[in-house]
Amino acid sequence: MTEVITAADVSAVDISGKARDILSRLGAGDPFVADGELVCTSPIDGSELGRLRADTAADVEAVVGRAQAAFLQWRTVPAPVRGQLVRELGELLREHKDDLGALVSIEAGKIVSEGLGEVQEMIDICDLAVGLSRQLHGLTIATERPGHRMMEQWLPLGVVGVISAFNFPVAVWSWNTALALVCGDAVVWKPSEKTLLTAIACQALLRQAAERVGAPVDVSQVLLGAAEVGGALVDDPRVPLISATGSTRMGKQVAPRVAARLGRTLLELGGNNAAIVAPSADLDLAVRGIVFSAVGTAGQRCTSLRRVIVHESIHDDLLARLQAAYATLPIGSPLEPGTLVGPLIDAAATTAFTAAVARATADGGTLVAGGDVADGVAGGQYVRPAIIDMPQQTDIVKAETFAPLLYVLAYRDLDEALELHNEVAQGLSSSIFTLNVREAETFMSAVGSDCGIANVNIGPSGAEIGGAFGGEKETGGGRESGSDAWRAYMRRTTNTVNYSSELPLAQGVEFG
Ligand code: UN1
Repeated sequence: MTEVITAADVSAVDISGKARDILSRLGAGDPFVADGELVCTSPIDGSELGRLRADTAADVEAVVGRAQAAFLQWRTVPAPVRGQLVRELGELLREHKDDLGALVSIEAGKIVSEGLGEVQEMIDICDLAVGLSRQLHGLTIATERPGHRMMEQWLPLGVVGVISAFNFPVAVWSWNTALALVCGDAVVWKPSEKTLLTAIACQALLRQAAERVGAPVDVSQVLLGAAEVGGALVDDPRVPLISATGSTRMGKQVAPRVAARLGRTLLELGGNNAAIVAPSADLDLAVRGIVFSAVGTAGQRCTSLRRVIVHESIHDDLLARLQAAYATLPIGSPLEPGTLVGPLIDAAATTAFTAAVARATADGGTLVAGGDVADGVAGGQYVRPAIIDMPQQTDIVKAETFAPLLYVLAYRDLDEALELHNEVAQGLSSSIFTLNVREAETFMSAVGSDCGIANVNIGPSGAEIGGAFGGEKETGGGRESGSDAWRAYMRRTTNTVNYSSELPLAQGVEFG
């Protein structure tokens, strides 16, 4: 059995020592260097976990070169055989789930259950990718020419650059990597500077998987460093696809740089996800769904619920129930069993949270729960999740604040609710709580939610990996994870084969 920190002992626990033990059990050895430029910290108590050496732009050159060389070899391996590498990664993740989940908790501040859930999400995408490795199929298409056959094939693309955020430090890498690997690509990963240890751990596991199945270990690489390292990756013409997850601000920097070299991007950026609560809603269920989506991961999911749009007839009732639920939320160390709200990632997140609360109340909002700094573990950033009842949807409501901050807006009819719903720049996830089939279907229809994800009677967060994940508008338009998202990691060729002895031309053209 691996040792799991359940941390009744959290105040006494040597978090740094635990992280080191976990890294060693995951096969990452001791990656720390005393004079490293990169400082790894835990949001639980702000303590330093160790220092790492930063890669430079010159390292990017070499790393992409190694990945490119590995790709040239990997693309010749049959896809179902490539699937065995991902199957092995999934096995290692199962074996080390507790340890990797605990490391996610230590480095990203997630509660134990959510750290484990994130690793489960990795296992799930590995399973999906292994199946896909036998299903990367194209079409056979009817041709207008006799004695001809037309088909399309999906072929490996090249080196995929993955840029990921702190809040899902390992799952988002795995969504991209599991698919990219079965598609025959190599991956170069630039993780968030806030979650480097989990990246090192994933890389160590993948290396072990590659060694076990005899795959080229260089198909997966990690770059540690600041924005200039990511920038060098983004600008590298040997990287045909950049898959970037993070803020809309980051995406607006990345997209034009990749476009300038006519590369492809897969963007999964900010959300400002809402739940419409209709008069017929099952309010008990709605309250549970709302609280999980608004408060889970301390409001630091791109899918977190940030706006409730509730019918005026049940506004007061819902607000009272939410207030009651928020009053009992256990806030504290994410390692402590029973905690539901862990820390924010850093001091800047607390500043953004309190500034947004101040702005919203200045705009006429009424603070009905939380909104201030909470007791937690000394050195960490703990806040009390806020609910603000808003008279209208002002600019601060339309902005994504990455913290547990929920705005409540009242509506009179569904048209107004949908207008409020779609009035924001982001378009990731959405939901409606209703028992009325007309409302539910309208919400999911062309005139309903404009988001990439539209749910009924569940909140906007917590998607399974089987569906395509991503959103529209300023969320960036990309789709990751399930369904046919794999196609983004491949190139399509259309093949026309003439098996006749004639040379008929398309469109009836006569030539000589
Ligand atoms: C993210 O916040 O970047 O749907 C991803 C969810 C998770 C993934 C969130 N499965 O909430």
